[in-house]
Amino acid sequence: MVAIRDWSNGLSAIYVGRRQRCLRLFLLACGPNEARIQEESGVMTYELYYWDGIPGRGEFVRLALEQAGADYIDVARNDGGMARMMAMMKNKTAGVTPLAPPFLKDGELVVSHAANILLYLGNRLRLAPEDEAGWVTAHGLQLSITDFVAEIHDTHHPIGVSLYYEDQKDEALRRAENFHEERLPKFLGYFEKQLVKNRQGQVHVLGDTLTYVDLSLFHLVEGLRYAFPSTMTAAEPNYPLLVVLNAQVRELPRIKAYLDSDRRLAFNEKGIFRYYPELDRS
Ligand SMILES: N[C@@H](CCC(=O)N[C@@H](CS)C(=O)NCC(=O)O)C(=O)O
Repeated sequence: MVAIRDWSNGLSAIYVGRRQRCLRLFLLACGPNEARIQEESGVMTYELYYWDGIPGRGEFVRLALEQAGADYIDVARNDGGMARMMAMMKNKTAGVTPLAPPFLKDGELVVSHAANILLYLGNRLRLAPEDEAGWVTAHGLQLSITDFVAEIHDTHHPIGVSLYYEDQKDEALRRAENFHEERLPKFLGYFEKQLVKNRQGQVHVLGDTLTYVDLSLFHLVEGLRYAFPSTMTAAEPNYPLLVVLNAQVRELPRIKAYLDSDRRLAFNEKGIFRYYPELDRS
């Protein structure tokens, strides 16, 4: 299949299909009728760098790549991949290195932070609104997801990332209580409100088509259901559109295939969304 995408800066790409060589055309905008065409051929493979064994923050990026049918490799899950990932972060040569995964390598460019990666990929994967106002709004929503994810993580690690959960269990219990009481309703209520305001037939948070933010909201609900099943069973009736969106995304053919594949990693007690029964509401 051939898909053509134009951006306002004049950059276009022709994708010749999943996991195939592609031809990139760069239309350098010199004026309305003066587009200069430069050809470049190469393998269009995104490299995603994220810890093996957990869906984690990498999953927000993975879902977008999967939904777009993009050609990518999950580097750390391949032989020698962990060493490559660590080397990227420790690189002492000139240039900025990422502080932590996830990061994405596209050619020479390395993009860090899940929300920033999605901002970068959004247009390229046709999973973002069309205009600048839309990109920025999508990015704002994604940053709110980033904030929420950090708070979800802090329910089991409220004192220190490098400490064991067992060494901060008392604080975790207090933190989780406050999370259930205030923070989860605040964030889920916020996202639900955005879905209500944007209701145009199918459920999407922005406009009338799927964006990477919808995919991330799907993952958020999945993770919360895993980590806090009792809380979510009680809370979900308050967020009917988030529930519908989750079900809608799950049925997208590419997402469905991905969820059934071995590329999808199961939630577990090493990631962000962890199930500790004592931190769930009884
Ligand atoms: N703001 C970053 C956070 C990245 C992050 O915290 N990555 C975790 C894994 S999910 C990590 O490896 N952290 C190492 C550390 O903080 O020392 C994002 O949203 O991508």
